[in-house]
Amino acid sequence: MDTKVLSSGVRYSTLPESYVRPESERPRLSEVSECENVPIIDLGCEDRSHIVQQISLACMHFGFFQVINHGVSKEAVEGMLQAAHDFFRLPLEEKLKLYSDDPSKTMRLSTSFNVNKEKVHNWRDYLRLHCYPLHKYVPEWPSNPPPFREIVSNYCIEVRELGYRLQELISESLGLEKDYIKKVLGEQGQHMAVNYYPPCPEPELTYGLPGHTDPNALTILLQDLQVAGLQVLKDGKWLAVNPHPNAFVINIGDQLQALSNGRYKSVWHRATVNSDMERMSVASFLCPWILLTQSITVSFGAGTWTKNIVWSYSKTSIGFVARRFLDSSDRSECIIRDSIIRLKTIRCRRFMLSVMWFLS
Ligand SMILES: O=C(O)CCC(=O)C(=O)O
Repeated sequence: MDTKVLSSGVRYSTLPESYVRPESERPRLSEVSECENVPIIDLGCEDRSHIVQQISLACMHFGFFQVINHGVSKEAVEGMLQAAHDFFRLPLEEKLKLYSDDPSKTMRLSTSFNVNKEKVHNWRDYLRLHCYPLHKYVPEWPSNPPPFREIVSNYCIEVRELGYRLQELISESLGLEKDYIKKVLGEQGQHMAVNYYPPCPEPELTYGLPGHTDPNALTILLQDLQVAGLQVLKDGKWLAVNPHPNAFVINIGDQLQALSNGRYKSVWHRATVNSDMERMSVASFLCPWILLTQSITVSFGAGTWTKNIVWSYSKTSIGFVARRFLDSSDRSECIIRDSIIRLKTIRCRRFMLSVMWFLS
């Protein structure tokens, strides 16, 4: 590969070796069927209890759903997609000014997932933005294409509103007060990944993004309408979630899984690529504010093991949630395999102390 990013205009006839997954990890695209019963929830419905019930079922059985009549304006959505396309169509030299492979950078154009740490790369470029508070982060965003900052800021404001509205509905669906989640998660951070997946010469051998759950609270995903690529894991099978006009895909993230005491599922999902067409997606992540990074030392018999973890506090059902973010200070970007190690249960009806330890 001659360039740092895939969006260089070069069209590859074979997949570079560093992107080839071992046989056992490949996507087996021929075995993937369409997810036919994707929950599509109409937020414009006047019967609120019906919406709440649908959300409850979707979160329990799927960990994701789509929303229509969501209140984010057509103008904001179309503007965002256009700005994303225009950004990735900039000349390579212009884009490379923003390139970084340092995951701690709050704004960067990068590629794959974490190029310096991963063994096999992913067929994706992405623009990573922090979006809240806007006045703090917008000045570091791309100034080219010229309308980018204004269009993306407007989109972020509308999407944040939608996120809060959904959290209210999710609170109610858990039998909690409407503003419960919002209160517990504090003033939430907001991040964005603008994903660009170029046509891939051998899509059977690699991923745009391999299977992962989102470590944040809630993800609001805008999919390219023309090109499919999102797949979710349901009952052990990967299913394709084809784009639905005017819809957002909403993913439950790890924090809501923890907050609901496992009642709602943080959905495993992945992005596959295709040989004919480029694909874009825009993922907006709402992230709990109250997280505390710590280093802890665990003793195993004669040995000790020191790890960095992040504690987050949730009063609903789980006292503390600890997680280790893998090789990254950017918690929305961690591809993880998770296992929950319950360390201690406090003798109190609704509170317990759990440690979620995510192993690479
Ligand atoms: O491109 C997609 O459909 C999925 C994107 C995604 O999962 C992510 O950005 O974390």
